[in-house]
Amino acid sequence: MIKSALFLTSIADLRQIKESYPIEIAVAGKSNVGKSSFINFICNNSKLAKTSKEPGRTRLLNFYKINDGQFYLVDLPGYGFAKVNDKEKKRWGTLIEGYLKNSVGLKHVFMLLDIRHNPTENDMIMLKYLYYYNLPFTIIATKADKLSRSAGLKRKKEIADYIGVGVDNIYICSSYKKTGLDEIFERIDQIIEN
Ligand SMILES: Nc1nc2c(ncn2[C@@H]2O[C@H](COP(=O)(O)OP(=O)(O)OP(=O)(O)O)[C@@H](O)[C@H]2O)c(=O)[nH]1
Ligand SMILES: [Mg+2]
Repeated sequence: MIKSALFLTSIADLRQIKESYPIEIAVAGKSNVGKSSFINFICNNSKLAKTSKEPGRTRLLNFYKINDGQFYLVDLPGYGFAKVNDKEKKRWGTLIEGYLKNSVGLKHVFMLLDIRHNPTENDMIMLKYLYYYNLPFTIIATKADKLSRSAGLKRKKEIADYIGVGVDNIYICSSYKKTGLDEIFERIDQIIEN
């Protein structure tokens, strides 16, 4: 259960990270998949993280303090956004990978996928990082409101097979319709109790 959520800080460069929080859960995924909307949804605050129809809205690492420090959510910049130049892409890559590699407090990654689509090449690279750095992750198949319930369940199985994980590692939600929240809170409880 999330009772309080507070924006803490944004960072553009890993050297700005002065402390690591005891439990960080990062939200990763391609640009425009709905990471910031997901954070707003689970924190029940539509104004917490800036969302946008235009991909590439979140260009920094944004830290949120949850339940007075019970854990911290980290909104990562989206990857795979075509309209940025190579220098900027490189900066984002360094920022995301550097964070995944170095953050002492990072306990889990919520990897967001659009329920309608299989993981992109960049998603698969991200998953490789997660395995490489031994980071536990959960797949969140979002935008479930775009499909019927049965089509959504079918997609869940297909995504699980595509990635090679069990269906139990995939959670379905819609930040629009606000569905799937109980299961996500259960997952968060498991993560922070571990
Ligand atoms: N239908 C539907 N649209 C959603 C959902 N979640 C997010 N969106 C829409 O998807 C678009 C992108 O949402 P954001 O939350 O800004 O996406 P993001 O992943 O944070 O994007 P970047 O910061 O650019 O990486 C917006 O137009 C949202 O309104 C959802 O559950 N259902
Ligand atoms: Mg965002």
